Amino acid sequence: MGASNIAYALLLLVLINLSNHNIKGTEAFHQIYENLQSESVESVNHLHRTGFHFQPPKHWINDPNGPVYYKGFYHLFYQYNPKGAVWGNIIWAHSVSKDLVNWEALEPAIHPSKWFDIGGTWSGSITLVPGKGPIIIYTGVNQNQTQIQSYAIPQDPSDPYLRKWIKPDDNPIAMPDYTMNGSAFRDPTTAWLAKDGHWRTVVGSRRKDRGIAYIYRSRDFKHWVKAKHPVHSKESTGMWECPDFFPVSLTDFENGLDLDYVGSNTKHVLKVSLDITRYEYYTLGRYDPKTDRYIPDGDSPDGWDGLRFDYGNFYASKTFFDYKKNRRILWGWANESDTVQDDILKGWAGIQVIPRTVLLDTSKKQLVFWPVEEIESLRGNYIRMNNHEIKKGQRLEVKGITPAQADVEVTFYVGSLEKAEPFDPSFTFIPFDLCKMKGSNVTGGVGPFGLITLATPDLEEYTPVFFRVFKDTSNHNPKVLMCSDARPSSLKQDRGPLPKERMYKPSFAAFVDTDMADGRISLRILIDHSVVESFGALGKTVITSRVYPVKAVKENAHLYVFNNGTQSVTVESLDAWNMETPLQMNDGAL
Ligand code: DQQ
Repeated sequence: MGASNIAYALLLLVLINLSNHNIKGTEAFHQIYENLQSESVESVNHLHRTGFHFQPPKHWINDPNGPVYYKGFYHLFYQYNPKGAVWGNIIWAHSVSKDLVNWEALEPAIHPSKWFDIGGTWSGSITLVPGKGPIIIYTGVNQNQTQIQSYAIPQDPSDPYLRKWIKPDDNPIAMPDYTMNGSAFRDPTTAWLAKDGHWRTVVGSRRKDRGIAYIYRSRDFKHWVKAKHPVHSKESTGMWECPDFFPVSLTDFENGLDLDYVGSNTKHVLKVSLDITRYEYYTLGRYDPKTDRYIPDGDSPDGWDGLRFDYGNFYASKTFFDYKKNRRILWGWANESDTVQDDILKGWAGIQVIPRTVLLDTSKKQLVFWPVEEIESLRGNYIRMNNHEIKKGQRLEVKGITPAQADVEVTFYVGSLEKAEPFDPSFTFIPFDLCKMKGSNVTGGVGPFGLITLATPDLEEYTPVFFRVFKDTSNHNPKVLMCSDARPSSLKQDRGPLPKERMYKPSFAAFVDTDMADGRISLRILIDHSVVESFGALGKTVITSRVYPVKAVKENAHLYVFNNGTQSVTVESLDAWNMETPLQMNDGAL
């Protein structure tokens, strides 16, 4: 037995032992493996590390925190374990970038040090306060596990890097009162200044199984008072982590809005991250600044069936307003889908998705998302395919780029939807199951067609991303299902040594709100070794999958266009690029 086998056997023993005794429940926001939190990382396995996604050189990361554009730099803070590859010992790590592509790591911004955060420095945000500069508000955990909101200020606001942060002694700014659940009170949003001269921030919470977003007000950014009523709440949704609350324009579909924008021509978006399932949902609605109440629109489902920023592996997301380019940008955490012992062996876990612009769709019923334009600066070798008919059962290889690290944009022309399968109304709320039932190999009428990513030529391993068009029997409107199916993605052993733990290979799916009136639908995919980010119909439906092929890796990964529908499909245009690896000057600081 070699040294690494012995180490692995020991690890198995530790894990099995843990599974019998020590693991805390999932209600506690992250799986907690106390004995592994400070297990030092011996070496980093690079096989599934990403090339152009944000990730530190090693260890665990989760939520993006405090994104902001300040004095020429984009700042990204994030939840980070400096001691290991599982959740724990959480601090705010800090990186800066001039272009959202090349990043430089700085020293961590905040870490547990005071009575009000000694048990953890959890998620929060940054607000640019006129006359004061950037201010962090974040959740600290005290030694009794009570969650408390505090603030931190830069030592030198004139430093564009914002290198050093101070937690003033008049902290904290908000403690849970007797009506509240002190172990469910966290993740304050970026604050905004209302016309009445009071700042507002929203904090996530829960009472029994009701998800709650409290609103706090302050005149001076120091003394905060909870408003009488939550800005919104919803029964049976559990803890609302990482709320995000922002306006979108009803008339300008090209620019984002800052939080304090007031006007009748806006709607508000409230996004919450559901601790129970680790999915998020958002509603569109009306915010009344006088009563501080938010009411979702009647046609914006408020609950488990709600709309999502991303229907895949995506959580704890946060937007910020980039005043340099007048856009709202979304960051989100894509956790690993492999097992905890995989994470320990590879020495790292968690990535941030490519930042995305957020706009209201012209239908005004949902948002649309698109990778920030800066990412296109990484596009290298390029190939194009035009007007290529793909008949039923055909699979066509896309050659001439590096399929394991690529950006692919394709427009399919389907033409008539005559052959689309009838849509059974009972399918409506279970796209995930529908994708599982009607996978990429199940012949349909119109579709399944799409791209096969990270594939071996014999399809021993592959991650297909595809559409399948149904026809509503009552009104003949198309219902377009989009799937990113990780089930065939890896030959790797599914099971970890923990009884319930296994690699997660979901058939993520969602409907795309399009009538395909012109017979077309587009798909863009960012492929990066262990992440596949897919944007259907110009960002109406987005799905991120994490996958771990063992054969379809690096230069052995292939990319195909395919069609398994009886109706032929034309690849009207396909543009694909190699993606270069940006500079990530991350070593050293962490
Ligand atoms: N992660 C943080 C919490 C937040 C959760 C702790 C969401 O503040 O609620 O690392 O992933």
